[in-house]
Amino acid sequence: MSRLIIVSNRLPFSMDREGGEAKLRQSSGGVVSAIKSYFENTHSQEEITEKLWMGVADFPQDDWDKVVSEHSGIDFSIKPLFIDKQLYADYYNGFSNSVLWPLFHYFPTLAQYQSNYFEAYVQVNKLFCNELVSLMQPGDIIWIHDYQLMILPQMLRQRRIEATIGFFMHIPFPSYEIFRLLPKEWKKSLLQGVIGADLIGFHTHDYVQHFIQSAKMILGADNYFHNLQYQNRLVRVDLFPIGIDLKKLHKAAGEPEVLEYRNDIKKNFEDKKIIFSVDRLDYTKGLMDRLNAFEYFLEQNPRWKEKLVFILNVIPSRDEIQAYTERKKQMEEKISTINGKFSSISWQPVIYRFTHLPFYELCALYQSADVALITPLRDGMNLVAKEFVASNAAQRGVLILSELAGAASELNEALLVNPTDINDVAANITKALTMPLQEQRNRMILMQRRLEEYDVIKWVTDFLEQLKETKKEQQKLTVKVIDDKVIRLICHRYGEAEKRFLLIDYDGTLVPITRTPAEAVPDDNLKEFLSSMSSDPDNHVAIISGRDAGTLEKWFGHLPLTLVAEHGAALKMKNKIWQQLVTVSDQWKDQVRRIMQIFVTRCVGSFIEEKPNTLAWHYRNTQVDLGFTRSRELINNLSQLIQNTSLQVIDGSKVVEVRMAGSDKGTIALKILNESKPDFILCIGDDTTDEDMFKALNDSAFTIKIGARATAAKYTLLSQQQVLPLLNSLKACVNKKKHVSP
Ligand code: GDG
Repeated sequence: MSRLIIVSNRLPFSMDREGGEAKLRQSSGGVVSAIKSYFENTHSQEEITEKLWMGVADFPQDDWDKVVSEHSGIDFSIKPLFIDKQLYADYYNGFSNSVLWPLFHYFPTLAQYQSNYFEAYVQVNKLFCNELVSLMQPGDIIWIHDYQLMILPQMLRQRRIEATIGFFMHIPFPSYEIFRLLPKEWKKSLLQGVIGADLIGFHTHDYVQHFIQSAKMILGADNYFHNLQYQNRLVRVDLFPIGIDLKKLHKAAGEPEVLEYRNDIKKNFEDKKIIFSVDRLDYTKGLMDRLNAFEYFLEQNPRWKEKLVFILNVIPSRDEIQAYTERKKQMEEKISTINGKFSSISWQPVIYRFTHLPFYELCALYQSADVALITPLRDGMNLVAKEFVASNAAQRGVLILSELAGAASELNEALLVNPTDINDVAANITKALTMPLQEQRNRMILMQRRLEEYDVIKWVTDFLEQLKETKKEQQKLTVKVIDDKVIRLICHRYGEAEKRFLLIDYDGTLVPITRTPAEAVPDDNLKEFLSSMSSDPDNHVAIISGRDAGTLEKWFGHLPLTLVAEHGAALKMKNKIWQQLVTVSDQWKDQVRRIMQIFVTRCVGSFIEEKPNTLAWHYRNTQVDLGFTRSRELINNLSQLIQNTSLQVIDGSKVVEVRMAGSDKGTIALKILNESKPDFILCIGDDTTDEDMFKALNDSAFTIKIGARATAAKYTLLSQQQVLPLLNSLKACVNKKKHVSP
């Protein structure tokens, strides 16, 4: 049983003044309509006992106090935030819509990197945070929406460490090359901010990948499929393509107002085809390109004159921002040009309206249109495209959709176009206008089926379900620092066991990380320990390392140990000889070495280590920031280079390695265990590569990770210095047992 708190910049209501009296009016927009639909359709949801919506009020507090009783009929509460006008302008028109919006929609030249904008953005996110903290209760689910509130999840996390926080981004997340244009501190704050959430949702796979890539390059976060690990936390990043409210659209189809308006449209244009589009006035919507393409189409196809109309509905938006007002003028000039050029006394090609349509008109237009022409230059999703498809109960009509809208990844049966290519758009207008009815039907049916499978209710429930799952997953992976009780348990089980197996990593585990790998030589103390541990006939000790076989042989060849070199490429079982497990081929090394060499030159202090099956670029001796930044770039370059090969890139601890795939510490650990049947297994390591062992062995072993990071291991030791004392304490348990036994 929990409360669901929706947090978005905009509240689902704004205030209208009618004859001096304040009245609530539902505000429009994709986010609001999606969540409202969910709220209205899930009265019987058992787990969510109460719903609350927090957002900025676009009305004065006095008006709110007067009408507050009015929304008592609604089954969710509203928490309006009242924010100083100037501060809000800098946060909303400034940072949100003059920095993030243009940049994330690939209009970098329109971004205005003003520091007062960013300061206001941080401040408003903080105001949200303070309000939330004051009303949060244990068990609440907080769902934060969109680019205006990217820093909020982290702010909240700092104050309520256990909170359940979801974040959904409704606009595209751009590629790393675009995101990195932001000033250094801003991009770090934004990423860290979002990563404060437990689950981060995007509309498409591309946006997920872009986000993960930026988190890796800029913050050094690790990822494992859709899991991001950053500073001791595990966060899930996934795609949840927003759906539409099918019920509402289907219901509207039969409403008398809709039917009447639809009949009027039919009567007006009975002998004409209707091309329709509806967008907010926004440079991302591609209105100018669309008009250019339509003009070109008319030039190329004079036979369509008087036989069609283009109903272009534009909704006023963000008119305080110059980039918007300028475009309105240009667009209206273009419409005049087209109408002036092609109209006859009884016909004009573009019917333009600059207004917000009542819902029934919008539905009637969706149903009447022969072609929906939706060609944004970028769009997170685009619900209009989906609504047009879903509204066509008769399964006729053709959708022409920009391939740069998120919706294109689901609506493949639309005619997908490049919105800047007027030839392409014009050719597809012709194709749409002449498409046989059966083909229209076939395409519509497939798209409608997909929309039915994942409507807005499914979208919300899926996100909330995944959020719950992520919390469970985090609990499993929560760092468990070893305490005395666990040590006693391990000792006890070790002491009782008859056949023990110890799998131990070398660098960072048995010895500290040193300036160069060559310095990490085992000292007498370690050698003596390994000698005595491995000479116990009940013990099988394996050192599983990334080191090459030659070095391991030189240091430990004389001891009865199992040795694994280069993460599993070569193996020497106890008292046997070395065997090569990965087919050795050196052909790839020249190309990889060449790239690594460039990074050695660009990053003073870094160096390449060459092993028979591995090339490693070490950056432990470089200036910290620079080494880290270069390592992200190197991983990026190498990952592209090795695509479609059997190589893999490993992001280790201050080292980037390339090696043949097919060998990892998990696989090799299982292989060597398979040949023995131990009743006690201890596995200990510090590196990313050791995670493979932990995952492979977890059920049957005591797995221990060195360092306080999220891990698949059962336990954590905070420092490498604690490793030998722990292992030595095991020896003592055996001695005790043997001593006590008769
Ligand atoms: C973001 C992302 C993403 C539009 N005009 C009228 C009207 N609408 C309704 C539509 C639709 C919604 O508003 C607009 O949907 P969009 O998809 O364009 O969404 P945005 O609000 O711009 O914003 C976008 C979306 O979030 C959801 O995640 O798809 O990419 O930018 O529902 O029907 N409704 C009425 N009259 C209109 O004139 N009544």
